Amino acid sequence: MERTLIIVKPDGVQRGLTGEIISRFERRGLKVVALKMLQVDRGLAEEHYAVHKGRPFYDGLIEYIVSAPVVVMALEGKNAVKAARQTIGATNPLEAAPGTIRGDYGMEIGRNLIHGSDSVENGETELALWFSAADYAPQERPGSEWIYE
Ligand code: DAT
Ligand code: MG
Repeated sequence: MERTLIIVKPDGVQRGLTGEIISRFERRGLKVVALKMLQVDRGLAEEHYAVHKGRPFYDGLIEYIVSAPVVVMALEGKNAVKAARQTIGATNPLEAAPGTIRGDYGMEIGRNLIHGSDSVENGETELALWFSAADYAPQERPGSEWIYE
């Protein structure tokens, strides 16, 4: 089983879309194994987005993510990284397919509602940044034989 980091960004939380967003992953078959709400401090924001430092949108990205609380979660499933990215949709909501989270709820790249890890390796690094081992609730979701072969 693979894990991925998902962040409902400040716009998603303030617009009351947290439950809707979590529901989409749950209904698909991805399992929430860690979950919390927090106000992100600048240090954590800068670490999370370190790969984008120096890009023209970097300062705005940091301001956005620290502007109001976020809801952050670890999702678990087979190919969780790829499945979650597909459910999230393209980075720019105007290019995201209808039926994806960004395609259904977003209008602009700078307010694209949600973050999802883009590779298994980055997922592991990001999860280690946002969660500690004690944050995970070990539990077997009944019925996973109806989601996976
Ligand atoms: P994603 O969030 O789809 O993984 P990314 O990692 O390339 O996209 O970029 C991180 C965030 O930075 C993205 O969700 C929104 C913002 N961003 C990326 N490219 C941008 C651009 N060209 N203009 C404004 N914001 C951008
Ligand atoms: Mg990314």
